[in-house]
Amino acid sequence: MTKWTVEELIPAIRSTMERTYNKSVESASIQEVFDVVSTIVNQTIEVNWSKTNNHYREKNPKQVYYLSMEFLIGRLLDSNLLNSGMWDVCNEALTSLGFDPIEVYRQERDPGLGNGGLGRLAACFLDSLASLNYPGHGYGIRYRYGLFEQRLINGYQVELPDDWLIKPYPWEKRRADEAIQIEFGGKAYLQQRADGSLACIYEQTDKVLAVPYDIPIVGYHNEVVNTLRLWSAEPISTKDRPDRDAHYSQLDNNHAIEQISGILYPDDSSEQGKMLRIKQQYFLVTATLKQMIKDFKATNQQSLVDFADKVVIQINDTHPSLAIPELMRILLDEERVDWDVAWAMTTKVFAYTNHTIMSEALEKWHVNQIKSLLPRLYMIIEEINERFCQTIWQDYPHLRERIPAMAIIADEQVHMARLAMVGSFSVNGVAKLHTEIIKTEEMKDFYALYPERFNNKTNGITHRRWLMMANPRLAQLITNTIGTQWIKRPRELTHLLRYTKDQPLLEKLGEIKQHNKQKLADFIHHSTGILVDSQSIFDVQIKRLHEYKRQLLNIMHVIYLYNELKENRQLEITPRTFIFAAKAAPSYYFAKEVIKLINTVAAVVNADADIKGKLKVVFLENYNVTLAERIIPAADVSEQISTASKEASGTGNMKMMMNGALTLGTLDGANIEIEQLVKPANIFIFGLRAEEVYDYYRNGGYSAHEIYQNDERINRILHQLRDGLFGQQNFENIYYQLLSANDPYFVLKDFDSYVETQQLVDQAYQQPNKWLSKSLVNIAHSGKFSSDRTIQEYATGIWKIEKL
Ligand code: 26V
Repeated sequence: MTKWTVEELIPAIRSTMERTYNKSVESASIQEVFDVVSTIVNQTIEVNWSKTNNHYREKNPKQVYYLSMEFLIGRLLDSNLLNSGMWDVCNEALTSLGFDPIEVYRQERDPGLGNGGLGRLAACFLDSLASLNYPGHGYGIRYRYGLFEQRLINGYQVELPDDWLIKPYPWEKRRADEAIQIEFGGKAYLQQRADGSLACIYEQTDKVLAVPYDIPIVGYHNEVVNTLRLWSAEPISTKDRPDRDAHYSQLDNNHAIEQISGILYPDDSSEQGKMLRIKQQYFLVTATLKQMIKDFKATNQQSLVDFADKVVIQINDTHPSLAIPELMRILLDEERVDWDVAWAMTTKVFAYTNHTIMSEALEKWHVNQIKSLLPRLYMIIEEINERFCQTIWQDYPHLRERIPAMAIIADEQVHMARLAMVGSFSVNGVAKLHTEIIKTEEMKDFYALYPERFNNKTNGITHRRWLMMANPRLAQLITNTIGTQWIKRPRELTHLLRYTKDQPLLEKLGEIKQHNKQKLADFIHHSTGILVDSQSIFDVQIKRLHEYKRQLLNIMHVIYLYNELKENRQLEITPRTFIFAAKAAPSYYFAKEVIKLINTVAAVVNADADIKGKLKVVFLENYNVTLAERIIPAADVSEQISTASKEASGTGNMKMMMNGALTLGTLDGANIEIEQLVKPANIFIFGLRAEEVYDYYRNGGYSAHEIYQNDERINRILHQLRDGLFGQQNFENIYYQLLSANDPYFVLKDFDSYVETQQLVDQAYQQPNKWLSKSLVNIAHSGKFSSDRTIQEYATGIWKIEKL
């Protein structure tokens, strides 16, 4: 890669500006500067991109294909600058040209091509694959509209379309030459060929063009550039339609085709059963597989014999699991491979990651939906199911009675998680507890059948984006203290443990946190008008809004504190700013009520002079990767308070820990692994354990009503919700959910323990040195949660791929 110096980059920016906009840099807008800088970065990356691709073609190594309906990649200019080694140079060049580099990078739109944890994980994985020199690529959909933009109007969430392509996106490259024709619908039937074999005949299918847009994934300082390929749906051709009517019906049809990659579904939990969603899923998998097979044959003498040795496909949740029957279809019908051979190949290629135990999120499709949209695929799924059930019946008699609970097709539904488990050689959970729950509870029948398939891969996050880029001051302090080794080997952050009593270092750590908090306070003021005390505890809960994540517990604690402060004006508490950011699924009524509740509490508390600024509540709108990058470096307390057993892993917990926040959490997901590393002295744990939650599920015995009657604090808060909070809006629905529905997420049950633990947080913060030392311990142990570690584990444990 060209190594730029400031002296070279400045004239390059000037001349590119002249060529593109016919302007001097001095008279250019900041947007034009952004365009020019990204053009230069693109050209720089380009060289290594084709080098990497040539290398793959020539060396023909085993490659991993990461299939995901979502990739939440965030802005790319600064991360490409960082990874390609141009960051410092570019910052300096822009500054000397009179621009604030940060402002330039902020011109980029943040593509919202994902809902939350699952999509962001996919993006971190791509960054780690490239940075660790692994041959691995992402395949997804180029949604015309990403996740909705959230506005708050009068405290309510309002959704606006995310028109992210309104300006050209600088990092994508349309590859019309590599477009793939795909087919939906129609009829399929089998017919005997002259040699007696069966051919599948398709009639009247809808044909669609899948056009790839490639985005470069730049490895850190290693000259590797992998590819994220996003497919866009386009009509095949409209030219050969002279008659008017046909022309109009064609326009209609074209519109329907473009809808396939039109919009990202905004639910990250409940399965919806929408036809368009299956279309999207099939669109992704068929285009990807067809292209893979075409490329594979081109580099392997037109033969697929080695396919399963050279290709591994990771499916990100069940969303791309139609790839399993689709690969079977291609092998059977197009490659004329026998069933047994095809099945042996298929089950050697696929590996499945489960990301959730919420049963509502387990995908199921009605058989008629699959039949009508994908008739041939349905025949294949039926055959897979038949053979699977046969095997259990014959070879595992003790599991016979479990067949109805294991069958891929049951109750007129196709169960995608079952299809994924049967068709994959590996099934993994995303944190230790989550994997255990999958094995012993949620998927225990399959674990009995295929114990060797199950494995754990605890999630991770890229420390390049979430520490080096988001918090450059902290990264610099770390480097000044322990050298640069940690950048390539983040586990070496543990060298910081030698400094937990080093006064000057702790002081610098405190200054950096204070600086970041001040910047966030300015942003909050600017964007909401709320003035917050940057010396107060920044207590942060940022994630999708969901009952199981219990933002409700957090805000109930705020109401409790408010009540206490009103009752006793002399009460001393450490000043706190409670910061929330969260999108609710547009149809998730309860979640939207919680947003309104948080904003109602904020309005009352922030305006109350009696509180004397001891409490502030801030809800920042439109949570996305960019906003996360602003908030996380400023967090003191990281709220990870899901009902134990419900949060598969969490990754925000890792990001905040890496930036020196202390976790306040339940023993759920990866919090458990954080606690094991930092030890109880450096984390605040409260609430029910997963076993206790399961125990209540099995044996009953939980009464929310009893708690409501016996705990005065709760009684009072619930009445405030029911009757109108401080004379305002009432929240009867929340009241009824907690009482009539018996509080399914144990908010009331965990309230006491939460309040008590929050008091410990309050006290701990009053000893700044001890706090900073705990903060440093968290940073020191966060290296384990680099996605480099996770990818290393996938590479050796599942994928069996080698570094370039
Ligand atoms: C489900 C659906 C259902 C229908 C429409 C669209 C849609 C989109 C996504 C999902 C499933 C999302 C599951 C998910 O994000 N799980 C999270 O995965 C994180 C990464 O493994 C993990 O850290 C979180 O704990 C887990 O909740």
